[in-house]
Amino acid sequence: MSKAEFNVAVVGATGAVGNEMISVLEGRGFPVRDIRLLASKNSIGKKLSFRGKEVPVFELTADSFAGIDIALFSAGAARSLQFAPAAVRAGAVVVDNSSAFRMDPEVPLVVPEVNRHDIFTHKGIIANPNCSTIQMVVCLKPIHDAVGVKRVVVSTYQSVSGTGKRAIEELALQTRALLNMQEAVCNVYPHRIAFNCLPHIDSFTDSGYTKEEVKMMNETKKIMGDPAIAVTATTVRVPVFYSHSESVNVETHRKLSVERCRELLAGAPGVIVVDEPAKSGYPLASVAAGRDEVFVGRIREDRSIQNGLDMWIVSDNIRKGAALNAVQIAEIVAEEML
Ligand code: L14
Repeated sequence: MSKAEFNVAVVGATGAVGNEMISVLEGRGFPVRDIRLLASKNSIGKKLSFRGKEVPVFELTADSFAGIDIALFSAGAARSLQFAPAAVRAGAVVVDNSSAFRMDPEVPLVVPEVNRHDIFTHKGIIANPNCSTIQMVVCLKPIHDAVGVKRVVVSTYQSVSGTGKRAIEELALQTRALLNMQEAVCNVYPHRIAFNCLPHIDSFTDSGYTKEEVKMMNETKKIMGDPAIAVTATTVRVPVFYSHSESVNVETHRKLSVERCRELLAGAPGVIVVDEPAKSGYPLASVAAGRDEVFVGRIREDRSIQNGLDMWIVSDNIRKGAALNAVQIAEIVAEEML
């Protein structure tokens, strides 16, 4: 039977990414027949709006997926591990935004602009990469195709929205408290995030890297399909609400001029080059917030090595870094189902 419309479940519908998934589905005109909004017990009774209608939120259980064609998960790795298999058993294709399955060799890890075709190897689950990885590989891909990427050194400046709604509130409350000569209360992060930078995202591993850093290092190789690319990362939380910024140093196998690099990136899907330093033109978190594209600028030659470039990459972590990328994958899955 060919279907023109799909029953879509959003798992973690009340979260920052879940909310955005609903609005991206609506905004892009995804062919939704019915939308099923799922979340934890605490959210039962809430209603969220989709195409101008109020839709109730139901409790996520193993029985939530009867009749669902596509399930978008963004409720954390534990929920994905527990419930994604049930969704697959019920016949749904899962697009999972958590870290649960990303490095599973059976599960494709996809950024459509980079490795769209990996989607078609799925066995029910497709993983959505980490937000910081997504925006970086969208820019690395055209460079890799042209001259081969040998090594990447990245430092991130990540917004609090990646952690979720409680972290957004924490930055706002701490900022207000401090400006009113009151004490900042820390619940979400181990230290004050207002007027501060924390070199700590996700938990620490024995290697000294954080899990967020390890994700960037491993996921980049998998998405680019090249385990030989060397990557080292330092991931830092900064007091910004939306959009991650990244300083990215790229060493290439063959020489790539700054001019040619700009051309390649300007022609890359989903990328906007903003690189007019004389006019103070460079990518900004404040401009990228709410946008779909990945912004890149400050493109310059790394004078410390033979073949190296430095650049500054910014994108909305909740959109391209999460909800939009997941819906783009769902669009390709839906086309395949027709
Ligand atoms: O998707 O910003 O693996 O705290 C987990 C940590 C997303 C960002 C993931 C954060 C990340 C999140």
